[in-house]
Amino acid sequence: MKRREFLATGAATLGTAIAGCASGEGLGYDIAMVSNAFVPGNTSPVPEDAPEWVPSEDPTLEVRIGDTIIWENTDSRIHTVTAATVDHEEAEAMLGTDEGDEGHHETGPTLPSAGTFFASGDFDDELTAVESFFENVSGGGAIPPGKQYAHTFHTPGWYHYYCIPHETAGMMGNVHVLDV
Ligand SMILES: [Cu+2]
Repeated sequence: MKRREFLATGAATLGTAIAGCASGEGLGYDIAMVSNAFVPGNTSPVPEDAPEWVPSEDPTLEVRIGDTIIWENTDSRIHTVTAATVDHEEAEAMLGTDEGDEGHHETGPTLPSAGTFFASGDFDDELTAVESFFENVSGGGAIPPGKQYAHTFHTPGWYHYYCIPHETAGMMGNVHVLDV
C-alpha cells in the first residue's frame, strides 16, 4: 500500500490502544515499558482533589472498575510493575533511594483498601516484592523484554506504581480507577 495509507492505518491502530479495550486489538497492551518510563496509550491529568500522595507529574491512566491493564516491556532491559503502599518508605530504604527522592509523598501512598496490592511476580506485599527482586526469588517479578504483565482493577481509587530497579530514574506511574 502507499505510504500515506500506511500512515493513516498506523494512526488508527494507535487510537485503539486505550485502557480496557487493548487486549487482542491494536498494540495489544495499554502501557509500554520503555527505558526509565511507563508510557500509557493515553494519559489523564491528575485532578486537584486527588490524594496528596499521588504524584501529578507521573503518567496517569484512567480506567473503570473491572478493566484489565496490560503492561508490555517494549525495552531491551528488564522492568517491574510494583504498586506503592504504606510500606513505601521502608521499601525505599531497602532500595537505598529514601534520601533525596522528591517524587514521593510526605503522607505515603495508600492503596484503596487491603487486598488491592499488585505487582509483577504476584507477590503479597510491597516489601516482599522488593526483597524478592533483589534475591531473585522466582524471577523476582522481573518482566523480560517482549513480555507482559496484566492486572484487573476491582476497587475504585488511586494507585501509584513503579519499577523497582528504575524508580530513581523516574520510572513511575499512576492508575485511577473510576467508580463507574
Ligand atoms: Cu524499569
